[in-house]
Parts: sequence; C-alpha cells; structure tokens
Amino acid sequence: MKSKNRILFFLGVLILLFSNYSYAQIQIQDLTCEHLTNPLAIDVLEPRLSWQLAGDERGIEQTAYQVVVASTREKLNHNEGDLWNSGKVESDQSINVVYDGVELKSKMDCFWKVKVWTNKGESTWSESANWSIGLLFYNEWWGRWIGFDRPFPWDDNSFHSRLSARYLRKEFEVKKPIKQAKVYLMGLGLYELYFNGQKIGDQVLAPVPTDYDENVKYNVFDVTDQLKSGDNAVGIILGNGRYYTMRQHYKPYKIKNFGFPKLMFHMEIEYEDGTKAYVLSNNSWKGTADGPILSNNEYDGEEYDARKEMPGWNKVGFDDKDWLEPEYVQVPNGTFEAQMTPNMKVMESIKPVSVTMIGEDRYILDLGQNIAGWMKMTVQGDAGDTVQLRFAEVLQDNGELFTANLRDAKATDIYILKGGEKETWEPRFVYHGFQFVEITGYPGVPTVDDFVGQVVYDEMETTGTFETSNPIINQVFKNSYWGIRGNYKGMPVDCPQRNERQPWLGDRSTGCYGESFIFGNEMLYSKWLDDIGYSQKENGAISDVVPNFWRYYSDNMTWPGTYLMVADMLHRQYADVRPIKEHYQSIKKWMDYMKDRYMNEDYIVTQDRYGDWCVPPVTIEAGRGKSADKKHPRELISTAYYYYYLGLMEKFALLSGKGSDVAEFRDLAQHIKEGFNRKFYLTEKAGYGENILTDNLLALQMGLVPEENHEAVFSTIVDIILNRNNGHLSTGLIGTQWLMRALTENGRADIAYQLATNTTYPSWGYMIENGATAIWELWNGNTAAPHMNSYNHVMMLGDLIIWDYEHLAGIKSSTENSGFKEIVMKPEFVEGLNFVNASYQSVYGEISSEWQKDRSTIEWKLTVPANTKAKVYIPAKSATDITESGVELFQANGVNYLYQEGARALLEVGSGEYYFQFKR
Ligand code: RAM
Repeated sequence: MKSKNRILFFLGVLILLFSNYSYAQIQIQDLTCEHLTNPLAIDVLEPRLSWQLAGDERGIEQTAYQVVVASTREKLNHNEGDLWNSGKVESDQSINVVYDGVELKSKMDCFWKVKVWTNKGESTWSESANWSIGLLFYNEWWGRWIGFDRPFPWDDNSFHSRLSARYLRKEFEVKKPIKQAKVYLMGLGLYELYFNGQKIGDQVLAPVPTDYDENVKYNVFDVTDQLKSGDNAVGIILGNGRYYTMRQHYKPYKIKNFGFPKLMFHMEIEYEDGTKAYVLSNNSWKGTADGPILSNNEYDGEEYDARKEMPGWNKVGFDDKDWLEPEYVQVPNGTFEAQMTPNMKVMESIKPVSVTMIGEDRYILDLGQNIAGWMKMTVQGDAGDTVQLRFAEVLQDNGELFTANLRDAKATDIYILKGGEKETWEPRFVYHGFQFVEITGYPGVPTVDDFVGQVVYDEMETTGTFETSNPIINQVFKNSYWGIRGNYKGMPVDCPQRNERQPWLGDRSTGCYGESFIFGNEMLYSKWLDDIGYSQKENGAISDVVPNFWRYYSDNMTWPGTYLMVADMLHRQYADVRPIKEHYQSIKKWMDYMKDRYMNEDYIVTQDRYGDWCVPPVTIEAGRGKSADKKHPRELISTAYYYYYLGLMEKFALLSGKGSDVAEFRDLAQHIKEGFNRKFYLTEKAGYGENILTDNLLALQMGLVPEENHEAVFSTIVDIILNRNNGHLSTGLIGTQWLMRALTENGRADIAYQLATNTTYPSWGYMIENGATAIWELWNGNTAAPHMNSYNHVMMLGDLIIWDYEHLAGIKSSTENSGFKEIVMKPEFVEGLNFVNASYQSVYGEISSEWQKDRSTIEWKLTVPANTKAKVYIPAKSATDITESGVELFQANGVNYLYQEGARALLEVGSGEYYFQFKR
C-alpha cells in the first residue's frame, strides 16, 4: 500500500471506529428460539426468544430491545418485519420474550434479529437467526405409515426379542432447480436416514423415546444440499428402540410393547419457480428385513453380518427387485409432535487404556472409564470371521467380566466380517453401560488402536466446570459428570447397563437441579415434564416410571412428586415459567388425588412405597451379599413431602395467575404442619419419627419444625452425624437430597465438608477409593448382592452438586429473580479447602467464581454476566476490610456496599469481572 493510501486507510478505520463507538460496546450473541439454536421445527405458536448481551464495561443493563421477525432473509436484511416488529420496547427482558406477531402457521420459516439499548450504549443489530414451524395438523402428513407389522422367519419374538433391522428405500426425480427441500420424519423405534448414500445429520438413536401411545416425536431435516437434479434415492433403516420393546411377553401388565418398527415420511421440495413436489411414504417404496443388522436389542446388543451388506441400497440404481412392497401398518396412537429437545449424538470418543489377553482368543479391553455408549472397532480378516464383544462395568477378581449385575441383559455385540480390506464397524441401535469389553474371535491380536469408546448422550452444552484444592471432591464431581451424561438417553434413565434403564422419577427429583449446573438440560427436562403429564391417568395418578415403559402406578408420594420438582427446577435455573403454567392443572389434580385417597383426618398422608430408598447398611459387612431392594415405606416421608409440595403449589399458583388457589394450599399446609408435629415430634429427643437422620432433615428443610425447636432439632442432626454415625451420613435416596444444604444453611458447612471428603464407608469418597469412575447405586456397591447393584446410577448424589455450586463456589440464583437474573454469591470458605474454581454458563452468560486462600488473605475473582446483578457476601467485619482490584471498596467501580449481614458484608455488583481481597 502506498503511504498516502495507508494514511487514508487508517483515517477511514478511525472514523469507522469512532462513529461506531457507542455500538461497539455491546454485543448480542446466542440467539435462541424456545431455547434452541435455529430450530427446524417447533410446534409452539408463541415461541420465546432469548439473547445474551456482552460487553467489556461493568454494570451493563438492558433498557430496551427491538425484535424484528421476517418471512424471508431478504426482508430481514431490509429490517422489514413482516411477521413482527416489536418496535422499541422499554424492558430489561432478554430471555423468553414471547413472539407477538402475525399468527404462525405450519411450515413457516421465520428469520429474526434483535438490537438492544443499555445504560452503556446500544448495540448494532444482531446476526440473524431463524426458526421454522413443523406440521401442526395430522392431515398435513400426506404419507402413510409403512413397515412390516409382522416378524420374519429369522426373527424371534419370544422373551429376548430379536428382530432384524428394516430397510426402506425409494427413488425419485428432481426436475427443476430447488429452492428448499425439507423432510419430516417419524421413524419408530429408531431410524437412520440417508439421501444418495449419505447419512443425514449426526444424531444417533433418534428420535427421543416417548410413550408412543401418547405422543410420537418427529424430526425435520433440511436436505436442500443433499439433493441433485435428476434421480435421487432416500433410504431409511429402522431399529427397535423401545417401540418393539426389549422383552416380549414379560409381565405383560407391566411392560409396554408398541409394535413393529415403522415410519412416516413426508418431504416437500420447493422449486425455484415456486412449484412444489412431494415424496411421501407409501407402497411405492421397497423394503427388506434381510439386511446386515440381524438383531438389535437395547439390552442384549446388536448383531451385524457384513456379508449381508447391500452396497448402494440407499443410492440411485440399486436393484431392489427382490425387495418387498411395504405394508400399510397400524398407526401409532400418540399425537405427532415436533421434537424440541436435541437427539443423542456421539459426544466424545475415548481411546482404551489397555487390551489384555486372558485366555485363548479372549481379551479384556479396559476403557479406563465407565461410560454409556458403544465401541467402534476396526478389524481385518476373512469373510465369516466372527468377533464378539461383551460388555461389563467391572471385573471379577479373576480378571473375567462381572456380568451378574446386568441381570438378563446380554450386552453383547456380534460382528461377522465380510473379509478382505480393513472393516470399521459400530452398532446403530443399541448402547451399553460399561468400562470393560471381552473380545473373542478377533482375527489377529486386538490392540488399543483398533477400538474407540463412543460416549453417547443427548446433545447439550456442558455448562459447568468445577475444581477445588480437594482431590476427593474433584473426583466425585468428575464421576458425577460421567454418571449424569451416561444416563441422559432422550430421558433421564436410572442406569445404562442392566435389563432396566428406566426413567424412574425419584432418582431425579433433586438431581435434575444439581445436574443443571453441569449440563444445559433444560430441553431434556421440559420434554420429560411433558412425558410425566402424559403418564397421568384420568383419576390423577402418575407413574413412578415415565415414559411408563414399565407401568408402576404405586401412588407413591416421592417418585411422582418429581413432577413438581422438575417444574420448579426449570423455573429456578432457567426462569422458565411456561412449564409451570402448562402443567398447573395436572399437578393440582395429582395433589388432589393423593390428598383425597391418602390423607387421614389427622392430616397424615399414609401412602409411601419406597421409603428412604437404599439407605446404607450399618456396616459394609452388614450389607455383604444382601439385596438392597427392601422397602421401608414411611408416613413421615409422604406427609413431609406433601407439605413441601404445597409450598411449591403456592408458588406455582401465583406464577400461573391462580392466586385464588393460594389460600387453600396455605390452609392445608398449616393443618399438616400441626398434624405432623403432633404425630412425629419426640419432645424428649428433639427429633422426629424414628429420630433418624432423614426424618429430622426432612422436617427441618421442609419448614415443618416450629421456630422454637429449630436449634434443638438441628443439634440432633449434628449429633446423629458426628456421634451416632461417627462423622458419616446414613441417608438413602430421600434424605441425601436435603443433607448438604441443611448442614450448611444452619451454620455447619464444616460437617458438610467432612461428608463430602470422607473416604470411609458410607461416603461418595468410599466409592472412589474402591475404583468407581461414576456414581454407584448403593453406598455399599462393592459388597451388595448383584441383582440391584449398578455402578452408574446418579440417585445417591442427593444435593451434593447443588452444594458444590451454591455453597462452595457461591453461584446460586436468587429465588425472586430466578434464572440467575440476580445471583447470590455466598461461598463457604471452609477450613481445609484452599481454593475453588468454578464456572457456569447461565442463560444470561458465564458466571464464574474463583477463590483462593493464603495464610492471611482470601482473593476472590468473580464474573457476572451482562444484564444481571449479583449479591456478593464477603466475610468481613466492615467494608474497609475489603479491596477490589487493589482499591478501597468505596472507590471501586460498580460495587455497591449494602450493609452488614451477620459476619458478612453484603455488596451488590452489576455485570463484569471483580477481584476482591479480604482478610481471613
Ligand atoms: C430400581 C432403580 C431405580 C429406583 C427404583 C425404585 O429399580 O434402581 O433407580 O428408582 O428401583
């Protein structure tokens, strides 16, 4: 560049910079519609739009926004909001802004952008984003349901169901230049979709499972780029999933089977000239059940015969004359709904640690981590060579797989080679929970380079990082991370390995809340909430397992009550109030049902089923070889929970505009509180019920203890832990949900810390000491009887993850301004812990908290996202004991000292990064 030009260039840049000065300050990012990024199909007509603000200055607050929604990209580029132009709206709302434009219709594409005004300047227009509406009405599906509603001679529909995969194909012609082509697909139980030989999308095990009698989820793909002019081919493989369920004729009253695999396909091609063409599922397709996938069963594994591959079956020109005409099959009962939670994906691939020979032609592969997913294998050999992979979570002492805890799940994949070149294979329609694999029949010597562990779960963001100076806390956190992701399977399941894998409600009642710090699980749990609603019977009863593939309507209190807990979590963590509004009536119906059936005249709720499920046996020896499924139902538990739920109902009523219901809930709650104290309070012991830890924790944390007994009951809790239990917990699935917060909120974070770092039985650390790489189902997982002893179950996490974030890191949402619009940052700088580094991606953006101690001072660095505020609690006698970024507190930019609260100074800060220092 000539020097004159260079000067002109820099001048230009300068002018640009200055003219945009106020704009450049604020950026808008992460636009979502219904919490999804550019969804291809939603079936919500008042979708909610969200965005995040970012900028370098402290204290950024949105003061107004403008949203423009257009029917084409061109219109949007010209700011022509033909669907909606909100105009400038004075508001600080940046999440869940409800679309309020032209009525949305099936198949509509909507393009949108937003700009904001803040107290620190305004933004430019955001990048554009989009959403599309799915097929809203049944009669817009023009295809027919096709498949084969029968077994083939090689199928076996006895107990261990074996069904080969079904392959369907169709060729069609593209006659003119295409503007857009979209596929709407329901493939049950599971599908893989191909166009011209290419797999569409990176989803696996799609769609997400539902109770197909109630609803079937459809997936939508934009295949504009996959089509070519002239002849094209579409191919679909169908697996069983939970539709043709894993066990046939087994406790038929309990296990739901839906039928044989089937699909409905609807493709619309819009040509550039405005005309349309359709490709629809009907009997002009061809199908076969005689392909390479001989069998696929989630419990038992997949069998694949590569010799039976049909090269080119999903491409143009394949000779399908031997294929069959598909049948018009039984239509699923459920309504058709757009799937608004992401599918599963291979989220991580890991290399095995070792492959060891343990016998002639037998090897054990160790992945080094208990995962849920499968192995991908590379192999070379002769046609007909058969490799068998058996999966297990742990080994026996003799080095063989331990499979007793899988019960009758065969957990075995079989691959038969086609021979010749190297072959790479992974199963399509199954997954396993495992760390170890027994390999037999592998031609040559298998090595770690021939295998990859594929970690499979719902596509979602990892939102949390967490690390402390204590290795046990860190390892338990890491194990939790693995356990949680392993058990997300389009629904939260209890375990991924044995012949169960069911979405039991009780396991997630508080768990969903802790999990939400680590994973962006909002859509998964919103979907689950709908599933729970669907499980409700006419009379109000709700299943313990939802979707209710296993039908357990036990009228238990604590499992179905998860309905309320999930709705509450979505509100607390994501400020999502719509689920509460949508489910309010059904929740209330369940509450009434339980009250009418099970509340006696003394206001005691009498029905409970599982009690404090899986409490630790008194000693590790006492639990040796013992089965853990003893139920000890307790009226104290059901009554306490009913009381707690009434508190939630009060909140839900207010949020749903049902304020007139509040008095009824309050009144009943008051009676229950009195009845509960009359029946369960043991005056001389200052405790409740059997005076065990769980009983007292529930009474205290659920607000059932009268003010005057508070201290005494808490002392009993402390006494039980420190003296009776010698510094250990004694809680099962129920009590552990309240344990860590009860201790901390009542001033004994030190005891919570002791429980979190214990390595002796029973404790989370004990699992680690005994080789756990996920979380065990049982505190005594190393000695219990195998038939109910999973090594990857998250229910015993209780409120530990919540404690990690809210109390160690000090990252908590206020209840009034939920979804982290207002953040409560009140870490416990517990003795023994020297640092905590944590971050959390909230709906507003990243929140972080990093503190560390040296001999005399504590340094605490924290980040607050734009358009939020934080209440910051610092243990200091006065503001003068605190500095921020090296200056006195009163001079610090954007920090507002409010007042002293006990031993802490309470500050308020706006968005930005802060760096506090204060004396220990
Ligand atoms: C078991 C599972 C599950 C639990 C139920 C009650 O089968 O372990 O986690 O919720 O029982």
